[in-house]
Amino acid sequence: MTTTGHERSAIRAMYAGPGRASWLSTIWAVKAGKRLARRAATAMFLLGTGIALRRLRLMLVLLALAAIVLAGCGGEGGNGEAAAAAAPVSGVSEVAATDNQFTPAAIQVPAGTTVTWRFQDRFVPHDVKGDGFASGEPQRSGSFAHTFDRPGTYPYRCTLHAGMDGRVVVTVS
Ligand SMILES: [Cu+2]
Repeated sequence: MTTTGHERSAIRAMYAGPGRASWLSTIWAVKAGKRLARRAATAMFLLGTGIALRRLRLMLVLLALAAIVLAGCGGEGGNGEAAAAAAPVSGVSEVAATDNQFTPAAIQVPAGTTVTWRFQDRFVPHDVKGDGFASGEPQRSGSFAHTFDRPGTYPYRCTLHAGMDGRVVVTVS
């Protein structure tokens, strides 16, 4: 049986006396300590990320629940419908999509007006879809504009949220 270089140096270290052995074990302890500290830091970081993600997920769940509750409160002839059925606000050409509703839900503008919807529900995307106009992909921010050239009543809605609807009444200019 032959001994490898490693084994030989290990044996030498064993017989080198207490001085050398404790010096080696000190180095080993420092190295192990550093390794442990590094591993602990990584674990803390991962734990932190996990908590942040869990918190974000919880927030999304709460928002979704709030949306469901709001939609539930709406029910028949509730929130959304009532808002959309309300007398249209005139002198306004901007509509905000916030808190899962369009504000104002109903506006009245003269023909030729460009109406701009602003998406302001940072966590919840919305869109605008009516007969002849659509914003496309749901958005969390940014805006969508459409020019209404012909008089008439244009109902629209957000395709993602039941009861999130509005109306543009276009009068003869
Ligand atoms: Cu929506």
